[in-house]
Amino acid sequence: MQQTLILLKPDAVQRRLIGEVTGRFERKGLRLAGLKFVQASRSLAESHYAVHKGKPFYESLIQFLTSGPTVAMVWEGREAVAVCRLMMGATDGAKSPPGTIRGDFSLSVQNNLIHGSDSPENAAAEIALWFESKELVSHTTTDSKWIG
Ligand code: DAT
Ligand code: MG
Repeated sequence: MQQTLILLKPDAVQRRLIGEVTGRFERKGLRLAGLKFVQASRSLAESHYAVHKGKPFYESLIQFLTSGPTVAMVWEGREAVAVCRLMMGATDGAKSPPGTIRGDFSLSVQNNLIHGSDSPENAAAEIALWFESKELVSHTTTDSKWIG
């Protein structure tokens, strides 16, 4: 079963959107495998966004991700990486269609509420960065035969 890392970034927490966004993933049929509330350190934020080091927005992005607590989650299910990216919408909230998380709740490029891994390989690396393996819980839900 594919897993992906989802972060509800500090703007989502400050704007009290944790329940709204988490509920969408639940209702989609994805299964929660890990969940925690984290004040990201600078070093965690730098590792997470290492691919963007050197870009003009990098410093501001690190400041943003460390500006308050983040909800870190692992969701699993069929095609979880691509499904979550579709549900998130485009990076720029202003260009993201209604019905997506960013399209419904964000007008910004940087303050776009949510991070989701962009490939299964990056998901594995990002999950290992944010979670210890003992923090992940393997289980089945009683409705699994209806979800597929
Ligand atoms: P995504 O979060 O959609 O995967 P990304 O990986 O390209 O987008 O960039 C990571 C984050 O960096 C993104 O969520 C917001 C910020 N960002 C990207 N491009 C930016 C830009 N041109 N100006 C300001 N922030 C930007
Ligand atoms: Mg990205």
